[in-house]
Amino acid sequence: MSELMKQTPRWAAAVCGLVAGGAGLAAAEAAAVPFGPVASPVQAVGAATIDLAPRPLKEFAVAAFGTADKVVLLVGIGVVLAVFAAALGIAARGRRWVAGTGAGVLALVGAAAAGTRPDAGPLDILPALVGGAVAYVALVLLTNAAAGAGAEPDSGVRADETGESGGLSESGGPGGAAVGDRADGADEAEATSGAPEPSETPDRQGFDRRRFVLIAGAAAAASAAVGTGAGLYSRTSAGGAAQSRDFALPKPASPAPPVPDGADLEIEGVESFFTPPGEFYRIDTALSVPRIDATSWRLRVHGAGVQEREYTFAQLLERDDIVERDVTLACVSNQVGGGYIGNARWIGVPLAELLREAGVRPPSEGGPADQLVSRSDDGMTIGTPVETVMDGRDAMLALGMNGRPLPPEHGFPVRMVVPGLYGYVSACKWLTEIELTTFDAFDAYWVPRGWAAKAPIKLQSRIDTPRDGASVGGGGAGVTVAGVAWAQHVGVDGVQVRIDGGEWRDARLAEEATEDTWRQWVFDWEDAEPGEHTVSVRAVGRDGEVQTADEAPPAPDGATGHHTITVSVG
Ligand SMILES: Nc1nc2c(c(=O)[nH]1)N[C@H]1C(S)=C(S)[C@@H](COP(=O)(O)O)O[C@H]1N2
Ligand SMILES: [Mo]
Repeated sequence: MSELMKQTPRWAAAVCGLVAGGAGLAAAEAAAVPFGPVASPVQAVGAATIDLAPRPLKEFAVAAFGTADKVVLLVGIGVVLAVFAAALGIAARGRRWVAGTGAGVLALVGAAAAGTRPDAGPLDILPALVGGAVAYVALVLLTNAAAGAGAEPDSGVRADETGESGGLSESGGPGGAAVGDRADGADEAEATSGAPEPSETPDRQGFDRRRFVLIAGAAAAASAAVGTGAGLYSRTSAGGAAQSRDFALPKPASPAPPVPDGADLEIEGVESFFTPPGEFYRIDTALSVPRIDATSWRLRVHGAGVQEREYTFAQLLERDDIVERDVTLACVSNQVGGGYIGNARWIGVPLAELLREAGVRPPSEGGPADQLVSRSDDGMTIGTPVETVMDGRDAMLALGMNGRPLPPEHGFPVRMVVPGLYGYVSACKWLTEIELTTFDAFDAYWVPRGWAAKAPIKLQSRIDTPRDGASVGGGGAGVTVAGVAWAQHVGVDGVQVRIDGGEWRDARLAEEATEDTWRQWVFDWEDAEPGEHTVSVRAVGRDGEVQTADEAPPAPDGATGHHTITVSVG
């Protein structure tokens, strides 16, 4: 029997492995549906990879792929899985224990990743185990089908396996569909195994190419259907959760100060003062956006010097101290000249007020905690200085963005916003917990990964137009150079432009909205001569700081240097 199965062509054995891997994956995804996205073994392995990846790799991924880094990661996992599955198919010809070991390894990797996610429950390992069992059964059946004849599987073992996975995924709702399809496959395989046994040239006669392609194709199609269905289902249904669209935002007791005319210069190519919804950068470690039911959401506030409290979403919405503010968020990973920055109108609960209610005092008033640790639904931890949060700036628990409840990808139902601090030390999305502690006692997520525990946003400026490398028509008409500059919670008092390393010349500043928002600027380069030129920009802060030319990478606490572009004037 083993001999016979080893005659299966390598390509067919590889296809067996691939299809079985796909079937296992589809079954796992289907079984994960009732447990939510964390339980999806692929998502979990991806998330674990993100957490375990060394900093340079992560930086490379963000730099090279930007916000597509997660897609690239998932594709990468898919490729690794496919190679493994194909190799397993070849190695498992006639050796059921190899199939079992290979599928077991995959199941264990998936289960380990899913079970160790910070937001994992004990049941979250089930989908990976279901997937492994289905992959094993599918591989054995397909290999038998490919071998054509005589490969009567040990029916006892197989019945057990099929029965077991059926039981598991029945409890997992739609997961049952995957097993049903696989059971059909079993029937077909058995029919195949009843075929007359070839004797002399088993690989020629024993391998019925057409039949194999049909069976494998049917199994692949069924897996694809189940997997896609499961993916779509878990993406579109939030399990009846109360979502963004179900809430009206409260009227702020303190509305945002009006944005002065002239804060937006409306120059073509310059990012608008308010970042258009949908264009706001998104940076987080969440492979799938947490879908939180706002009606069961709670915020727990506890720790050193706090009378422990819990808030519901409704309680936050009903407060009479709601504020509305324009704040420019920025990511520490932003390269000089990069786009990981955006400006929005936020509405929310003043964080300092809420903390005072719970008895919190900043260190300057003798409070025992100097670090506020915010935790998210997906296990992120972010550390913020208590002193900063309570120094009078508009730190808030944001409930809304640009006049609407927070979009899921920006933290629904509640996130933090603290003017002047990079996102990774302030802007916790999908917030569920606030703990008052010390910087000595706790390192937040990014700190052991090589990023600074404290990170105020650095003075920066960017040229939006012309684009680097652009050819601009001169013709004596001059060239408009324009962009944005920021120094959140300090304010921008000047922007200067330098051509070809010459003198710094003042740009014209747009009206300032607030010191917490970025500021546009424009420079009319009237004496632009034809030819290649470099154009640099620097900002001056209200505190007198002049933006440094020293070039520093984003890690550990934010990039510095002048944004410099090359243009060719025609
Ligand atoms: N839960 C959670 N919150 C998070 C993060 C994260 O990975 N998980 N990333 C932070 C970082 S690094 C930044 S820059 C901001 C980005 O917020 P945005 O995606 O809404 O632009 O969110 C912060 N909040
Ligand atoms: Mo960030």
